[in-house]
Amino acid sequence: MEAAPEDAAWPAAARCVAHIDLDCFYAAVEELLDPSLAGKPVAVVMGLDPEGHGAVATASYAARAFGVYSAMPLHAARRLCPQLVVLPVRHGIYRRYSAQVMALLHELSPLMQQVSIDEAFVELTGRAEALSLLRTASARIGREIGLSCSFGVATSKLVAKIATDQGKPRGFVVVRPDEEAAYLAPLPVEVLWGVGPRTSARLRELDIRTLGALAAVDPVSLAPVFGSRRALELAASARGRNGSPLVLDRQYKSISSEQTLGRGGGDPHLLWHLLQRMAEDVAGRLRAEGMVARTVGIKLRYTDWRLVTRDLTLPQPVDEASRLAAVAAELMRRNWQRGTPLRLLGLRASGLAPAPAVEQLALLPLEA
Ligand code: TTP
Ligand code: CA
Repeated sequence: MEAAPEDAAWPAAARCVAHIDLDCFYAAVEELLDPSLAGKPVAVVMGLDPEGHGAVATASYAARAFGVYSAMPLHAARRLCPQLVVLPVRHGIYRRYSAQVMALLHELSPLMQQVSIDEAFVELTGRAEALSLLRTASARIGREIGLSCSFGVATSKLVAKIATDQGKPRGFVVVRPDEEAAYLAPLPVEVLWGVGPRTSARLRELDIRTLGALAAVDPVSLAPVFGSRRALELAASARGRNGSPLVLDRQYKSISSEQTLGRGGGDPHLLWHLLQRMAEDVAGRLRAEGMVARTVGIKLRYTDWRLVTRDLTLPQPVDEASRLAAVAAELMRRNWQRGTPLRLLGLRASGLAPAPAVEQLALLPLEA
């Protein structure tokens, strides 16, 4: 794929968050499985019964052109579009396609948050080539899986998701650092998370309809209406400032290596040797994922099944085997009853974060 001009390097100092959402997901899968549906008005319907009752789960763009939308009762949808092709939902099939997309996104970064069956955030902070990686992922979702998707990229989850929605379908909308306020200014306040009908009605009473207008008011004047905390949050969000972190799936929160031990599980030389091997394994996987770890832990299971886990959080994150092994060895010295045989030894890196860009790493002191 050709590099677009907007694929310029993402600045190392700025956060980089991508949001991905599949277009017309259920209907798109049905079209993929039955190409004769392409271009026809299709509704995928929940709770479809023989009498034709049910509610629209999603509608293809051709059906949306008739005003058919999610959550609409089927009889209302048919009134708007008599030639509507109606299909029952097939969750198992959609889940399989969703899993393929999520696995492909997870290749970009283990810092991924799946939000729903067809929606995810990926954090690419510190990756200068983030935009070209994302463009390639978007092309692969089309080519290898057969689905169309929309991407939004920004310095926060909030703005990335808004960008995705603005670009639908097949969008790839990039809001560069420091452009958030200008990008958001013309948009209606309802695009913000948590601004539902009540908040938007109150804002309208204050003659605030756009994010530009919201950003322009002094949050102090909003405090009597919304409370000071919410007022500050609204004012910051209107400028695109939102620090919400990704909520990672449990499986991505740590990287560990374990070894069960036979005889010799009480030999300090053997255990030290194993810790080094496990540290190399964990360090290799951290680097492959482009991650550093803030916390290093050990897991000791004695032959009577007693379990001891201890960890240490470091002032500077690490990804080198020697540092991981040194911290694990120190934890062993403090917590292992020397000479007492172990059944299992484990080393775990957690508190994961994206590795800083190379220039930043060079500035870190060698000794933490
Ligand atoms: P959405 O992402 O909200 O919608 P969509 O993918 O169909 O369309 P868009 O291009 O606008 O993103 O929801 C994802 C899937 O979740 C959707 O295909 C069907 C299902 N769904 C329901 O079952 N019920 C609902 O009310 C909604 C909104 C979605
Ligand atoms: Ca979608």
